[in-house]
Formats: sequence, C-alpha cells, structure tokens
Amino acid sequence: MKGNRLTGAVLLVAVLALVGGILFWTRDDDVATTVELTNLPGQFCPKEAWIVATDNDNRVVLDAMQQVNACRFIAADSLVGLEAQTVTIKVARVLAGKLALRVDEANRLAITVGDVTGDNSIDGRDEKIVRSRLALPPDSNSATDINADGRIDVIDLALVRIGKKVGETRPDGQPWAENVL
Ligand SMILES: [Ca+2]
Ligand SMILES: [Ca+2]
Repeated sequence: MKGNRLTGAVLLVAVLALVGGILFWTRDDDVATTVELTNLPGQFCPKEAWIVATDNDNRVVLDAMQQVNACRFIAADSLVGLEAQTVTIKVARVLAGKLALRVDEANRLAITVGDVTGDNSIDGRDEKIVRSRLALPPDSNSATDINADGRIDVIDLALVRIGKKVGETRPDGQPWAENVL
C-alpha cells in the first residue's frame, strides 16, 4: 500500500515535470508588442488611431496617426524602440484611452464608443442626438450609428447610455486633432 502511494507520488511528479517542460518548450518567445482595441461593438471598425506615447520622463516620443489592422490591432514594436512607457490612443467617435505599454505583449485597451459630438466626452448631448435620430436612416457620417450596423436603434442608444464618461486628455495638455474627434 505504502509502495503504491510512493509510486503514485513519483508518477505525479514525473507527469508534472513533463507538462512543465512541454509548456516551457512551446512558449512563444517571439511575441510582438501590439496594442489590441477591445470592446468594439457590432461592425464598428476603426481604420486608424492617433497615438501619443510618452517615455519614463513623461516626454512625448511619438505623436502620430497609426494604422489599425483588422479593425483592432496596432503594431507597437516601434514604440518599444522609442522607449515608450505610456500610450494614449484616440479613435474618432471613441473616448481616448490610456495604457502602460508592456513589451513583447498584446496590450489591450477596452474602448468606449458613443461620442457623437466629438468632444471626447459621452454625455446627455450625445444621448439626445441618438434619441432624436432613432429609426431614421443613418446620417451621412453615421456618427449616431454607434455600432455601425446600418441602423440607429435602441442598441445605439444603450451604448451611449452605458458609455457616459470623459476620455483621457493628451499627455501634453494639447487638444486632440480634429480628425480624431
Ligand atoms: Ca460627446
Ligand atoms: Ca446601430
């Protein structure tokens, strides 16, 4: 009986060591540094995002529009070279968000959609505009079709209601460029 237990324990340790070894062997040592936008509703698909990156001393090391791939991925390897520590991201009609950049990882930023007025804040004015356009065809710039599904309905209204807050300001205190509001 005692021998059986001992054998079992030895086997368990051996199996755990094997699994650990496999996990270690198969881990990905080559993960690119990316920023992934999450929390995108429906067919909302940003093509570009403005990025302001700052280093350890809070100096701006990048201040430019970047491409968004497959509606959500922003390559950030160049930011690592610039020793960026913090990244503030602004997408049009989305509140600006901020994250601490981790190297060799898929950094995630949950975005908040619903800024119809383009003032980096979601409030009663945005809600009022969406409400006034309920059941109407989306307007020319589709700002009130929050989830970009081609209709202005209660889902868009709900998104504006739950998204009410103010976006991040630029690290240097400057206003966001017009084309990302
Ligand atoms: Ca607004
Ligand atoms: Ca919609």
